[in-house]
Amino acid sequence: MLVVAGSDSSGGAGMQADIRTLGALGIHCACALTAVTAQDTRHVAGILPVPATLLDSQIELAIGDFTILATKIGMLATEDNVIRVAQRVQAGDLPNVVVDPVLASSSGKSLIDQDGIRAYREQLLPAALLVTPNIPEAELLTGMAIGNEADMARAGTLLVEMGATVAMVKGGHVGGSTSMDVVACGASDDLRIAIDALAQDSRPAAPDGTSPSLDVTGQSPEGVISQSSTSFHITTTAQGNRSEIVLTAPRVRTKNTRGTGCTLSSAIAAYMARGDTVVDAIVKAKYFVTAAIAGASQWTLGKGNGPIDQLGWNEQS
Ligand code: PXL
Repeated sequence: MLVVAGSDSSGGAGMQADIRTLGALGIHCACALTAVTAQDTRHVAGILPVPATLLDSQIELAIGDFTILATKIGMLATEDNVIRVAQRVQAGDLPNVVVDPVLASSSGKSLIDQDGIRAYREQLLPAALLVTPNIPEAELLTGMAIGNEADMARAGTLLVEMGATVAMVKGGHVGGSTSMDVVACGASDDLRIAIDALAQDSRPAAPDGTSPSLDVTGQSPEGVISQSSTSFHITTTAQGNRSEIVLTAPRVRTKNTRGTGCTLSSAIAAYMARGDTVVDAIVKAKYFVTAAIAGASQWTLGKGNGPIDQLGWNEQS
């Protein structure tokens, strides 16, 4: 797999989290680095973007050498880098593209300039298979305020209208006892088939033509680190030419959440590299990241938001 992302010197987020995630899932990580950052678990002290020509050269060598099965795109740092990577995606050089639009650090510092956000909107999103913004990022990309689940679904639909095939709006920033994400999908037959399979939907369509919504309390999918105390709800709905999946997992009370978004998007791409559909990969990755957060919840690494446990160390100890 190819990961295009920035370095987090604290080791919790960015490329460092991506490499651990792919390692845990048995996938080799070719690394195209977009920026060197100086950070600890509380602050961003400095960012040195990699020039777009050197970034592109890393991508060129990776695709020339390996058979890339999926691509995760994280922090890009500059408008030039967004444009260069978008050109690679548009040219068909990068398969199964998951874009985690890293616009700000968890400490709130901007990780991209204003023109970079426009380039995401106009060039990168339309070429992405999946985009995975958190709520602040979805607000910046769509221009709408998001206050509840219906807004998350509306923002997801807008992102799909902007050209992403699938949009996952992550609700991790909303408080409450659960962590809820809304996945909006377009109308392609492949997606519809995958969603139907997910819901194991053998029930007849409702009289108004909509599919019945189904709550599935999840069993951990095979191959995923599992926590016996966690339970998941997956609700799928299909209406007209749009479908929606709502994923709900128990919220783990911990300040160790650094790299959660990086881990989720990498895990989704990794499951696709292993052959899953984007819909199945999203569900499995949600289990993976929830288990990684639970596994590190008692860790005391760093004075701020510490890393999560992509490697399942707690389970093995
Ligand atoms: O979590 C987003 C993120 C992505 N990439 C890098 C980061 C961060 C957050 O701090 O530092 C390099």
